Amino acid sequence: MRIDVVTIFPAYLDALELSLVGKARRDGVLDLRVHDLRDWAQDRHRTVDDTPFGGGAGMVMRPDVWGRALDDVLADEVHGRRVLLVPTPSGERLTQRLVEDLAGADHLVVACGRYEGIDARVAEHYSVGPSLEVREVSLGDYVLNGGEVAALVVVEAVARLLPGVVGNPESLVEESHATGPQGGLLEYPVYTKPAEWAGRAVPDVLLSGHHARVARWRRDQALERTVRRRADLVRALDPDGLDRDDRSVLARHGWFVPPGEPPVPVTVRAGRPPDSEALARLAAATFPLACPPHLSQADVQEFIATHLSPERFAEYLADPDRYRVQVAETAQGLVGYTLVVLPRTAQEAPYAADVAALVHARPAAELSKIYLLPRFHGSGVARALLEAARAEVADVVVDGRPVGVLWLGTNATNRRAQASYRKAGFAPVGRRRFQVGGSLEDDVVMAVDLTGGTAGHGR
Ligand code: 6GU
Repeated sequence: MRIDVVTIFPAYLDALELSLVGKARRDGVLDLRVHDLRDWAQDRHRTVDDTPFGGGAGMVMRPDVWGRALDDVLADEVHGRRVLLVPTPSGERLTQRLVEDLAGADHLVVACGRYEGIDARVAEHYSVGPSLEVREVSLGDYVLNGGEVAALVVVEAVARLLPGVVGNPESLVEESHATGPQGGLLEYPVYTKPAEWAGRAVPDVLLSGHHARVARWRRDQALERTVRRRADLVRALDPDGLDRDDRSVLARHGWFVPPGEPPVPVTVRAGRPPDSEALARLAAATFPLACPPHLSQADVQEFIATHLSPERFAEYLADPDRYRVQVAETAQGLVGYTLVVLPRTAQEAPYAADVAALVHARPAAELSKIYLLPRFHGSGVARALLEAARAEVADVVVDGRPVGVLWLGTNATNRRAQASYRKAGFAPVGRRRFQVGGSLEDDVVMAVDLTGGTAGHGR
């Protein structure tokens, strides 16, 4: 590959004689030439800039000087793809993807501006015609004094992708921003000897020799880092590249993956009185979806009007001794909620006799509602809501005894709901009749023991 850099500070690029880039040049993999722009100035002072038309602070680089320089550099016949790079803080972001693209070119010319930049006609002039691509690129959202640092960055980032420059091409695969298996994630932390330093031990798993566990740990770390440092990258993750464990790590950090969509941040928190309107709207949208098709619209609407009105939710939210509400919220609003009804006495009997047996006279709380917008079904939000609801009742004491059971009723025809409750540790324990408007429905009653034991639960 041929790279020409044009600058008023050629010495700035001396660093490119060092290390792997220097070796690539000596090996002939990279033909890098650095030019002094002032060689194309025409006055005694070798002037390259002038005052801006339209006024304003600073100086602008003259197009005629740049034109002569670039025409000369481009006059060398180089076959193949040629790209003129103009570093500027107002350019497109230089990303690993762009670097990979540039590494496929045959000739890069980097035009390093200084002062307030290069007369805009230069980029325009060289964009015309098929023989040269012009890319104005920025390193990031901060201001440098000129394009030289960007030229160093581009040359190093591109050169290390050229065949034979980096000794072990494997090391290109796992690093941050690669488009390989870790695609889109920051790199995991790395450790070497000594195994203990300054009182800090290397994580045990890395000394275990267990390859699968090491790989999983690294993946978890990469995900966690990315969540903490680069929400923008999390939002851009391809859901097809995320396995169950990835999703559970993301969920622990408040990111959920609706089927077919990239991760979305969802906050699970206690409901508050101002939520009552939004909860009623959410309930009205989700309750009908859990109803069997034989129920009439009128019965469903009657139930909603009676039990899921803003006024009812206001009552629930105002009475934490009796009701606990958890909500799942995105930037767009509420997407799910749970309502737990706490027992007034340890003896307060759930509907089914079988539940009473399970309860052994322990206080039992009812998970009266857990509803989620369909978009979030299968995203893990239901699980998070359920865990929040369980945590809510965990330290509730009734008649001097901790709540030991969480139970719920769900329509016998709603297999999807039963399957997901089962996954969350609930077991079917009986039946009940449940009134929806004028219709008496068959419900399956399911319960989970909160004192440990059977709750076959993920992490
Ligand atoms: Cl490419 N040039 C200058 N002058 N400042 C920058 C930059 C480039 N990228 C970020 N800041």
